[in-house]
Amino acid sequence: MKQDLLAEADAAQPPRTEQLGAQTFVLRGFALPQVDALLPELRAVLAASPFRRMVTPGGFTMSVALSNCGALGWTTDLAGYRYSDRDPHSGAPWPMLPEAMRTLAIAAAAEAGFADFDPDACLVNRYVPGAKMSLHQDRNERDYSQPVVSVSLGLPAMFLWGGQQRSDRPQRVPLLHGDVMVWGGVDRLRFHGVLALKEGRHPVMGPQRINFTLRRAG
Ligand code: MD3
Ligand code: FE
Repeated sequence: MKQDLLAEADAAQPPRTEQLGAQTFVLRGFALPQVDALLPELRAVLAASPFRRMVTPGGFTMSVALSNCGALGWTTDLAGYRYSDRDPHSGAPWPMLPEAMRTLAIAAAAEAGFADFDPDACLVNRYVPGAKMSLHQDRNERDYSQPVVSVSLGLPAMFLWGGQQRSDRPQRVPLLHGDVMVWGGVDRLRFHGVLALKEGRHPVMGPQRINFTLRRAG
């Protein structure tokens, strides 16, 4: 009887780990047990370095608002994309990378086969309905041998997982509250993006999606 119930519970769950590419994994719900620890950490980071919309080198204001924590933070302005050890808004160092965020990312990287992940940067993105991220590559980090780990919270988003060329037709991958993506190695420089967020209200996060991405930048 117990075995039957377990088998039923297993059958009701979709596969926990989806492998998109040779070195790209979606760990479904991997962050869910940690959400209660992550939210106060995020709140503290955002109190020190609030979300702000930045300008691209091309002169466009991003629809996604961002902040950072850790030794290095990703920024953009008319002069270009770069990592900086200061919040350009305050001139102060970015808030420290909190413990639960760091531990979760290291555990997810290990789960996906990347031992010894040592992140020094965490970019926090906020999407409200209509916000999107156009197809791009992440290439401002120094060491492409370290993986990148991203955690999705709040409203669902449609992630675009592209190829090595901008012209490669991307695969659509839904990302839900608690999902964690890990990628690196041969998939490190793939083009990727996020379709415009749909209207909605998430029971825990409200009318937004927050994605934070941990990297080794320096
Ligand atoms: C790269 N963020 O901040 S998660 C970014 O949801 C960014 O906010 C998106 O792209 C977001 O630079 C996507 C990051 C992600 C996920 C899977 C990838 C980047 C990836 C797979 C291959 C290459
Ligand atoms: Fe990216």
